[in-house]
Amino acid sequence: MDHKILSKEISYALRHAPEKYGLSPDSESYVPVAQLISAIDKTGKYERGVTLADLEYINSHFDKKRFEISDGRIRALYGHSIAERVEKAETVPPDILYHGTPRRAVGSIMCEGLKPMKRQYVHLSKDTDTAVDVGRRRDSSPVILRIDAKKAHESGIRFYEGNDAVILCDNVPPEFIHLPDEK
Ligand code: HQG
Repeated sequence: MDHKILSKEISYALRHAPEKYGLSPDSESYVPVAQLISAIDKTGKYERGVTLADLEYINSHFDKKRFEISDGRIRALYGHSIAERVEKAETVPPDILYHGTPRRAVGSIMCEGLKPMKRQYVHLSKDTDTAVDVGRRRDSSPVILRIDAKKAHESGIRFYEGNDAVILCDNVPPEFIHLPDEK
């Protein structure tokens, strides 16, 4: 069993294309674990059947906690692009958050702010190491933007729980975004 491939496929199914797997997320964006397992097994890609233990393994042994498994249901913690808005619990953010992005996106971000783009929320990192990892997916030398989350929150912008390293947000206007060399 290649757990990395399985993790990517489950992320894809739960974040972006549940209907392709015959899944109908409930109002909290959970699907029954048994239904997910049966849908994944039907792809025929995993020689032995997928088990709950495989799902728990991906969630506890990989770089990040991507899913929430509770009472026989599973959902993605962040990253969704499905049309129906996934309601996340609001949170008070730490004073400063970070966002790692490719150099080519910085001009546009400093003009129009951070936007969710194809996802439902903007993804912010709680520490710079996480932001570097996120930015490196698209640029070997990403720019780590500093987000004045306290001021943004005080001005009425909402923040939501992601996982232990990620916080979600609606749009972040440029006034709360600082380049690494800015004071
Ligand atoms: C950029 C992964 C131009 C933004 C990661 C980013 C994360 C703008 C890209 C999670 C912009 C969107 C999410 C603007 C934002 N103009 N570019 N106004 N506003 N952008 O993938 O934050 O491994 O949707 O900077 O680790 O990169 O899959 O967001 O570069 O936690 O679990 O538009 O996905 O997690 O890209 O990554 P994404 P992200 P997993």
